[in-house]
Parts: sequence; C-alpha cells; structure tokens
Amino acid sequence: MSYCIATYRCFDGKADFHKKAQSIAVGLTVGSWTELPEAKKAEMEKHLGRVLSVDIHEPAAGGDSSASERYADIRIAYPDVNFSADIPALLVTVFGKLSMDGRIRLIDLHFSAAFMSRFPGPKFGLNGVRERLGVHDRPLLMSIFKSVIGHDLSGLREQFYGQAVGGVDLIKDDEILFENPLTPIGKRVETCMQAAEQAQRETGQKLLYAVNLTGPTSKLAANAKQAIEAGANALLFNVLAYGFDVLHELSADPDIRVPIAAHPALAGAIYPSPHYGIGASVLLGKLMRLAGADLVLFPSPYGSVVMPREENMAIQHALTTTELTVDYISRYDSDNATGRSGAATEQPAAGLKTSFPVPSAGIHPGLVPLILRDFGQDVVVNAGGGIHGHPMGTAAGGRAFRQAIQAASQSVKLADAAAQADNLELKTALELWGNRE
Ligand code: 1AE
Repeated sequence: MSYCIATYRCFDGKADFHKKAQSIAVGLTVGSWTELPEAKKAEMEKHLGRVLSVDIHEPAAGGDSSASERYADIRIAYPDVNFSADIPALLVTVFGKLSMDGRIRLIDLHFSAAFMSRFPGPKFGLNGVRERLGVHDRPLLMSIFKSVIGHDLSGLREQFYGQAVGGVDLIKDDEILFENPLTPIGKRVETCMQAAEQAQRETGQKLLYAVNLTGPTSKLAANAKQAIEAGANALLFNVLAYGFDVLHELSADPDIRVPIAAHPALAGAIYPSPHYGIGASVLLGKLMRLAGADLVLFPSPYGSVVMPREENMAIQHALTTTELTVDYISRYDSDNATGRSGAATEQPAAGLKTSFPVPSAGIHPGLVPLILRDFGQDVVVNAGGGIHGHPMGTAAGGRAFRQAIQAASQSVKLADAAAQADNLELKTALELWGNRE
C-alpha cells in the first residue's frame, strides 16, 4: 500500500492535538472508524488515513509573539487508493475542506513513488532552458514587457527590440496581457520573433520569448500550438488561476515543445499567512515542478513584493533538489509499517528535471549580488521596471544588468565595476536605484 503524506501546522491554545490529528486522518478518509463493525473495519483498513506524528510546540514563556503561540506539526499519510493520480484529487483530499477548518496550514507534501511516477515534470527544465539558449556559465537575465495594454504591434515591436538588444536571454509578456484585438497571440509572436532575429543579428545572442498563454481552459492547448506554429519558443502561464492540472496537461502534451514559465499571480492569496493556506515551497516549489514548470517566478526577498528569504530558499530547494527520495517521495509504506506510527522504506527516485528559480518583483541591478549570493549561478534575474526605467533607455537597462551579473559572478564589487568606463549603464543604474551589495 502506498501513501502520500501531508504535514500541517495547526494552531490552537487548548486543543488535544493527538485527537485533532486522528479526526483529520479518519475524517478525510473513511469518515468514521470506531463505530464501524469489525468486519467493515477489515474492508476499510486500506482506505484509512494514518497519523504518523504529532509534534507539539508549547508557547515559550515571555517569548516573542510567534513563539508564544501553541501549535502542532501533524503528519498524516493518505492512501493513494483513495484518490486518482492527479494534483486536484490530492489537494482536495489533503486540504480541501480542512483548509477552512480553523487555523491550519499545509506546510509540506510528500508524494508516493506511484503517484509521482504519473508526472513527467518539466519537459526542458533548468538544463534544457540553458541548452536552448546556449548559455551555461552564468545566471540568465529575463525582462518583462511593461505598459503594453492598448498598444499596437509596432509599439510592442519597439519595446521588444529594446529589451532584446540590451542582452537579455528571455523576454516575458506581462501576465496581464490577454488575448486582444491589437496584439493577438499569433501576430504578437510573429512580430516579436522578427524583432528577436534582428537583435540576434546584432548581438549574436539567442533569446526565448515567453508569450502569455490565455483564454478559456478548453482552448489553451490549441492557443499554445497556434503560438508555437507562429514561432513562439516559450510560454508564460498563470498557473494558479487555471490550476496545476492545466499546467500538467500542457507540459505533458507532446506537441507543446517549448519551455513553460509559471507566473505566481494569485499566490499572495494562498501562501503568506502563518496560520492559513499552503506554504510557498509547496505551492511555488514542489507542485509547480511536479506539474511541469520549466521556470518558476516568485517574489524575492529583496524587491518590491517581499517574501522572507528562508521561504525563497525553500522554493529554490524544491525546484532544484535532486534528492527526490528525501524531499519529495513519501517513505511510508503500510506493508512495512510497525503499528500505526509509520515506518520508513526506501523507494525509487522519480527523475523529475529541475526547474529554474526566478526571484522577481522590484529587481534592479544593485540587487544582483544579493540574488547571486542566495541562488548561485542557476537563477534567472528578472526585471521589468528595473530595465525599462533605466534613465538611458530599455536597452541600457538590459546592459546594466548584464554588467552587474558579470561583476557579481566574478566577485567584483558593483561599485568597482561601475567605475569602469565601459560600464556607464551600471553606474547610472546604481545612482538611480542604489547598491545593496
Ligand atoms: C512576482 C512576479 C513579478 C512580475 O511579474 C513583474 O511583472 C515584475 O515587474 P517589476 O520587475 O517589479 O517591474
């Protein structure tokens, strides 16, 4: 018997957490247990959830407010046999009704090997994106279209070219650019890819354009294929508005042979509370990777929409770890269990590719050393305002970032790099936005 394991943090000043854990394990699986006749129990045993552990944290006397709350971390194993092997079924099982039942938060998920084996994961992943660009030795740079609503194709082309010629590796649509008569997806792709080719002739650099895949769910795959037909070499997708399963289907579609960048729109309604919702590393880490995102955007700890650094690091870990047995795969197997407490058994690792972390929002060149300090070389530095807002123009904005990335990668201080005559763009950017190294 195989199980997926959910870990919850449950806050309550007085509750009997062991009783609470039992009520979740039973309530979200067989419904009732002690009242069942013995014959029925034998039949239902395989559907019964198991409490694996209950770790109670009592408030520290005189501690700060977070330490002064009483909570328990509760781990529950859910039999795979209870749900179909898809993310919606798993999420509704482990945190459907329960998400509305008081101060409780889903902080981790471990998938059974059988469940995980149904997910191919990212089609390209971090290395595949690097291969497509031919860039293996430095962090990538992405820029974001800004203020494009109401603009026509020529306005778009101009903005695209400015970004491309500045040396960015990827350009993504703004996530609020939907299907519209001025810049419909097919024409948008054709126009932007022409600008990409022009820029490539000048810079020699390849570029991915992540066009925003929008519209009714039933038309997404067709829209994606139309965009690819028109020359799209990447897609942007607002995963949480559509659901993880939609990403999974798009990513697993053999005809959609381009990397998919997952945008975190709506995530702020789900992860930030300490008491409710789903932890960022599950929402924007494990589930995004499992569902097949090649690149995942999330708010950084440094910019305008701030997420705590430890949560960023947990997302990075979930996206890039190769220790899948430890981090992803449930090691609980009832055939080897001793009693009800759960037992560890070794299971084979599923070979999910890693996804590119893309810490975003309010990023400017002065933050690049912090990004590289935390994420190393396998990161996409992503900016909208920090590129277009450069006093010397959009292309200069891209160059300022490339100069910052080069300096930080070689452990050269930004201030020293900015003092070099050929790094005027970086100097100008640091004067405007500051230097946080
Ligand atoms: C967390 C998503 C960031 C994003 O999509 C976006 O548009 C950022 O723009 P800037 O860099 O803050 O201008």
